[in-house]
Amino acid sequence: MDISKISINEIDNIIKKHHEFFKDSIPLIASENLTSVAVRRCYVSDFGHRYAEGKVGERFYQGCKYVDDIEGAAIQLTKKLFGVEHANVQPISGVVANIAAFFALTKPGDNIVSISVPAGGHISHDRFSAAGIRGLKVSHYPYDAEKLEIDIDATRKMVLGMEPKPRLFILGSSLILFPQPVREISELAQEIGASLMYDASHVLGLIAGKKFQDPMKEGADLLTGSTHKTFFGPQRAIILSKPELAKKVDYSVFPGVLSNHHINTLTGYVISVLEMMEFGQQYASQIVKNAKRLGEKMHELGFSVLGADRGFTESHQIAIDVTEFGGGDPVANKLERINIILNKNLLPYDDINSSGNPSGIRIGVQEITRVGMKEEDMDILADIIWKAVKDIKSEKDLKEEVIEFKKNYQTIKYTFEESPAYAVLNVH
Ligand code: DSN
Repeated sequence: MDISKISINEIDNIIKKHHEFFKDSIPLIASENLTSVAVRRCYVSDFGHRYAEGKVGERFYQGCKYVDDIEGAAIQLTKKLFGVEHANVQPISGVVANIAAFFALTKPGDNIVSISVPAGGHISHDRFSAAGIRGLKVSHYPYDAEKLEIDIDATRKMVLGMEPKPRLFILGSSLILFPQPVREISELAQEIGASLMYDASHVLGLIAGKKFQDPMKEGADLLTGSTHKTFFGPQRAIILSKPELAKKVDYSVFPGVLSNHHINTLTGYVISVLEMMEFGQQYASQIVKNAKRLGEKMHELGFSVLGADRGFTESHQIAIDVTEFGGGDPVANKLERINIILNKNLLPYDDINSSGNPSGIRIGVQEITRVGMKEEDMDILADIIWKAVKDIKSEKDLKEEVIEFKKNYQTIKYTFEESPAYAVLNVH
């Protein structure tokens, strides 16, 4: 863009164009979601101008009496929703929550075990990013790419042969189709005096809606999770932990990795927790039904959908090997041209160096579920994607089909007062 033209009007114009783009698109990025207007309204409150270092009732700044009401409610409601004894609601993102967890559970130089990025692990669990910055030495679980699961026997063998023994195991992934072996890894961790953390960023809304494994009930010591993927809150994160870790966790968050923590989005988070308490089970159940149906339909059409022998998915995601269509990069670009927004994705058998054009694409159905799509819509969607990648119809016609199809899905559901999904919020 020509930045000599930039002005307040031009920025307003770009915002409007972006909203129009998403209004006319089918967003399938597995890490995104929509917030209700009730949540969005909080972003523009005066809370967004304030500082609130410290804890509820123990602040380093004056002026926090109402902030304390919000943060107190956020903590209590989070503990209730997830049935845990300790919750820290301050992290401003999933990576910040993970770094805080590393501060709480490890020392620089410790060995840890995580899922590799091609097998689905998040970049922050690896040596080249957050875990590496903490000085952790990262080994990966042996992974069975055909069964799409961690090889427990081989993991046990690897870990018992390691010296010094790992201090931390990480589970939870960015590509996550099925529950993971929390109980088994928790037992192994206990045996060697290590901790287990589960990064639930992708599946937090499914856990809240009781449609996915509950890692804290299955033996994890600590759970991190961003609040804006299947959980339909603002972009921030939470940490849940066993009560004995409470002090360490809180200290690792503040002053460990945070100063202020954005009270306007925390306020929106409180509203999203109330929405999740009321509508979460219905919403999570529809997400899993939609994802399964999309996987089935795409498989029937001829796509190579991962996990076919296991029902394709138990989460909000499906993964498809699109090597025969040139790989994830050209397919994702082609689909963007017809207003279907998704991402290329490494698959478990890919080399990490092929991230520019990996074998796969990843699809998440949480956002289209939030605007009301059901199983029959998954059939229509699969059909459009098939016609696009097989060049059965022109991109121009398919884009028009997408825009027409999306017209019926412009309202945010699973909230107290249904609200427009893509309108620019008028704050005047
Ligand atoms: N990398 C993001 C994703 O899963 O899309 C999460 O940070």
